[in-house]
Order: sequence, then C-alpha cells, then structure tokens
Amino acid sequence: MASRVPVQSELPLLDVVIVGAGFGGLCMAIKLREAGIENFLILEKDTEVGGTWRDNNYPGCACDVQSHMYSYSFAPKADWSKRYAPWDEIQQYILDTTEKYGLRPFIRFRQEVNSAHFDKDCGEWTVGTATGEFYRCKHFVLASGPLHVPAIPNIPGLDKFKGKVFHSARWDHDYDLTNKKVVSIGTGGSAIQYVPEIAPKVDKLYVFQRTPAWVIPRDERRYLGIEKKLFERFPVLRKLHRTRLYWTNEARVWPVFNPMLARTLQQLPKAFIRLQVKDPETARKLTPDYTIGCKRVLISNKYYPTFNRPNVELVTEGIQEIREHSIVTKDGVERPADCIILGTGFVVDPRIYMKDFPLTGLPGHELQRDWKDGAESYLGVTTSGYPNLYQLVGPNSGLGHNSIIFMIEAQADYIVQCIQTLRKKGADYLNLKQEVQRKFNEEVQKAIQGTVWTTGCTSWYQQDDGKNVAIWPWSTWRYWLRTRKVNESEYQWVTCHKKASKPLPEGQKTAAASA
Ligand code: N01
Repeated sequence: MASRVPVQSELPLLDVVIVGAGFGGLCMAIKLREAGIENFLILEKDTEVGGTWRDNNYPGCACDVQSHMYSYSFAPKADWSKRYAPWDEIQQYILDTTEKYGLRPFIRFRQEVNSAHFDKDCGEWTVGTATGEFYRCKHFVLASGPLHVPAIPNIPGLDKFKGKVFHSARWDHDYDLTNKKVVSIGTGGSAIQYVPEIAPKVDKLYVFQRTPAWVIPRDERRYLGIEKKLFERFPVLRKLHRTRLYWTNEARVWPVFNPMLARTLQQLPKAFIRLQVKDPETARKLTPDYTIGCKRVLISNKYYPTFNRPNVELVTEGIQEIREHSIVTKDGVERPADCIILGTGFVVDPRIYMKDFPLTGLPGHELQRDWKDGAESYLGVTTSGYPNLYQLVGPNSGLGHNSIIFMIEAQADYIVQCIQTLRKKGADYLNLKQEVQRKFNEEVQKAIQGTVWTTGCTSWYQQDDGKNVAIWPWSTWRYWLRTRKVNESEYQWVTCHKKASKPLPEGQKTAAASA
C-alpha cells in the first residue's frame, strides 16, 4: 500500500538523521552526543549494528589493518587478541562501544532509507524509508558505506545452477561444505581470506582467478597476556603502540607516488610466491603482471600454500557458462560443482557512494544524475547543491594504506563543526561553493596522475573510464589537517525566509526520548 507523504510540519523536527549503524554512523552519533546534540536518529536497514562487520562473517574474515589502529581513538581496547583481529572480535567491539556510549535508544532498525529531499524554503530534509515512514531533519548524514551492495557477476547460466550459490558477504553458515565440490569465483580481499579456511574441508576447490592479487605476509602474532596487561595498566604504552602502527602504515604511501620504487619493492612478494607455491606454473599464474599497489595489496600467510593442496586447483581460463551441476571454461573444460561461492566484490558504479534511491538537493540537483559520470564532493564529506548533507567515507576519502577509522573520526569532527558553525551564525543551511568543489577535485585528480593507481589495472578504485573516485591520494595526516577547521569562506550560509511552520512538539526534546 502506498504510504502517504506527510506534510513536513506534521513530523517532529530532528537535528540530525544518520543513515547506517556501522563504524561511521556510530562514530557520528558519539561525536554528536559529545557536542551536546541529542536530538538525532540513526536509521539502519538491518536488525543489528556493525555494517560491514555484521555482513561479512565468512570463514577467515578478519581486518587487514591492525586492530589497535582499526578502532576508535576515543574508545581504546587494550586486549585485542591479535595484531589483525578476526571479524567476530571487531563486531563485539562495535556492540560493546554501542552499549558504552548509550547509542541503542537512538537507532531505528529495519529502516531502509529510500528517499531524501531537501526543502530550501525551510532548510530541512524529509527522509523516507521502505516501511513508509518519514523523518524530518536539519542535517542529513550518509554513513551507508561504499562497499556494501554485493556484485553478482553476469555469467551465462548462473541462474540455472541447481546447487548452492552465495556471495561472500552473505555467507550461508547452514550450508555444510564438507566433501563438496566447490567453485570460488574471484581472488580479492574476501576470497583470499576464506579460500585457505574452506580448502581442508571440501572434496575439491576450484579457485577461479581473473586477475591475480599481490599478497604479502601477514603478522599473525597474538598479543601476550603481559602485553595486554601493560596496555591496560599504562595507557601511554598502548598509545605509543598505536602511534607506531600509524606511522608504519603511513610509510606505505610512498611507493604509491613512486611506481619505480613500488616495482623494486615487489621483488619481495614475488619471491614470497616462489617460496610458498611448489608448482612453478601455478606460481607463475599467481604472480600479477601489474605494479604492486595498483589494486589493494592483500595480506595472508595461508593463501599461497593453499595451492599446494592436491584438492585445490587454480583456474585462470575465463568462464564460458555455468550449467545445472558444473562450470565450463572457455577452453571447453567442464568441472562438476555442488556449490558456487561468489567472492566477486561489491557494486562500484556511482552507487558505491549513492545507494539506489532518489536524493534531491537545491532545485536542479538530483544526486544520481549529478554523479552519473562519477561522484564528486569536497573532502569526501560535503557536496555543492546539497545543503546540510554530509557523507562519511565519501568520494576520494577511501584508503589503501591506513585505517579508515582515522578518516571517519576526522569527518565526524568536521560535520559537528559544520553544524555548530551554522548554529552560531543563526543560519538555516550551509551549501558548499561549486568553485571550491571544482578546485578540490582538480587537485585530487592531478595528485593521482603518475601514481601507482594509474599504471594499468582495474579495481574498485577506478571507474570504467579510469577515473579514480575512491582514494584519498595523500597521507592521512594531510586529511586531518584539512578537516581540522571548517573554512567558513568555502560555504554559503543561508537563512530561510519561510521558516518551518511548527516547532518541535512538547515531549520530543530528544530523538532517544521519542522512542
Ligand atoms: O572484492 P574485490 P572483495 N568473473 O572487488 C573478481 C575490502 N576488504 O570482496 O580483479 C570472474 O576486491 C575480481 O576480478 P578482477 C577491501 O577494501 C577489506 O574481495 O576484477 N571474476 C576480483 O578478483 C577490498 O578491496 C577487508 O579481475 C570476477 C574479485 O572478484 C574490498 O573489501 C577484507 C568477476 C573481487 O574482488 C572488496 O574485497 C576483505 C567475474 N564476472 C575485503 N567479477 C579488510 O580486512 C569480479 N571478479 C578490511
């Protein structure tokens, strides 16, 4: 049944609506509360917090950034089990942080946002959800995450397959892989983590590789009990450890700007492959022919040795078709299959930053149309033509070399500043100047020229036309410096002539209280 779009003034006015209760949305909520802004809601499409770490729970799933860095600076955890924590420990950290900061009353679950429209007359957003509900707010924050919608490959016959099919981000834990013939498609960050875990269980594992990944060794060390105790007892030691990890990761940005250096360094992972893979032909096929760093560099000590197992075959011929019980490659070879696992990544067209719903800003601005040739914003946060709209991990604020949580914190601080500055000025909305956005994007694209990302490969960093709309092309401390203080001259600060007709109703003082 079509829901009635309520007259805006019938709805209680929230200060902020956040989309998504993952690392980004929760960080935003914590920063708002710290700033004394309590009249907000998080709309979450699922039934639990966690985002990526709720969805990705395949065997072997773990973070490839060190846990002491891949956690909020303001919510330290002294007892991370390992350098790189598994997904369930990260998800538990997210659950614990949600409780610690009292965020649950602010979250509305099963609320998938499906529309958002800005009204310039009152400077307010109306946000609709799939259940037919509407929310009205001054500020609207998209924290919905870029790698989010599973990409299902368009392989002829996939829909005719009679066995089990699932995507790595929708792992079916009820399906027992024991003694099954399994086809795994894709060799990105997800596949290289689950392939070594399932290989000992299955009867046969065919790993379908289109492009090999550069995989470097992983520090598998667990933290000793004494280390955890020291981190707990002397927070300065934990901070020093985190600082060291930060700068070690930052150092990895240098080869990005110097492809020659990257090519020299890649002799090490080349040797790593030769050392770990017994069959020279398989080792050759696993060795990428593009410069390291062009695609995301992966870490694993288990991936390459998996190909020494007699029940594992690396398949590099292209896929021709899938039949009811098998998969056929372009050389005509047919391999039987009980199960197909799609490690094929996520949808990365403009939807990487903008989900499939209409979002309109000032007259003439419709985000899906404005971004049809590639998403552009300022610092990955604000977008000209879309007042009081903010993003976390928006265009060109992704990372390949350090923790995205660092960026998220800087972005959330910046957004709080925008809201506070607007209040201070007594204005209703801020709109990024088009010129600022244009200059920033020129600067970003210029910085990307000559980097390792332009040396010839395809990845979710680049669009089909080669434009990189994903990555922040400098050190992260430069991002922190640029977002530390809002430059007021970069925005128009607008006061509406026609104010909202109805004030916040009694008893609706905070979003949490209105639950
Ligand atoms: O996805 P991907 P992912 N036929 O896009 C192949 C993050 N992550 O889920 O390279 C055959 O990297 C595709 O081949 P090609 C991380 O940022 C983080 O593994 O396009 N193959 C590729 O091999 C990562 O970058 C952690 O030629 C097809 C693979 O599928 C991102 O998530 C852990 C195909 C997709 O790889 C995504 O990783 C895991 C087809 N039709 C992931 N279509 C952390 O620890 C696609 N492929 C933080």
